[in-house]
Amino acid sequence: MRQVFLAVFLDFFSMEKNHNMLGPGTEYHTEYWGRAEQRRLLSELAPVFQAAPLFKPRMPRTNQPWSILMTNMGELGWVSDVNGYRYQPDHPVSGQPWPQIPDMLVEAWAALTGYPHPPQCCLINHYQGDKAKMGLHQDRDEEDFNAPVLSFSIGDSAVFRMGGVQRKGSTKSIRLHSGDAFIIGGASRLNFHGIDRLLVGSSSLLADCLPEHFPQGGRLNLTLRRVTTAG
Ligand code: MD6
Ligand code: FE
Repeated sequence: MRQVFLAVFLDFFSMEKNHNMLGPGTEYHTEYWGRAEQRRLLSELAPVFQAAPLFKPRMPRTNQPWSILMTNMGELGWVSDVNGYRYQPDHPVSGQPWPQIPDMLVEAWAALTGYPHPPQCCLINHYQGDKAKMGLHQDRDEEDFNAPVLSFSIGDSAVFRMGGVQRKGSTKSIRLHSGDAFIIGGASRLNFHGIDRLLVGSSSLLADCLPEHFPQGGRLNLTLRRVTTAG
């Protein structure tokens, strides 16, 4: 009986810290990066936005523009256009290779995931304004579903929604704030998830740190992935 109380207590406590609240295989780390580290990360991203400018992705088949902008770092970048979703080694507009993933992100991947191989892709999404969102989707363009996907949020807070492996079915939502880390792996690796909306103006970090790129602020989400089966 005592173990049951202890288990319930510990479970309650971990929910309080929001660690696992969206199910097994998900991990939520509130303010993994402190303010100073968020600023340092943005200073490392400034040259990335010069070398690999944000571009407007388009939907497969319909060619409809997304409501957000994207770019990538790493040996492979994720792109979406009329021909489909895929990973490719070069920027779709400039044809240049993607910039390297900064060490602080590669180190955070190792520390947070424990995965024995480094990330190959860091997708950067920029959301701005009350129309910016990302529909429910699965991250399934990778060969290696054993590796988790790790995301960091910087700037405005956002409403993140997550369901199960079927598109239909119940979902839960949480708010992702500046500095938060979120991991989808294990039993949740193929769960549907998306961003309903931003809490516009909840952070001035992007406008403060990178005014030339983000005069209106907004939110960056960085997702680190393995793409190929490790070897
Ligand atoms: C976002 N995130 O936070 C969208 N995918 O803007 C994702 O699509 C995502 O947060 C895989 C793993 C973690 C994520
Ligand atoms: Fe995703």
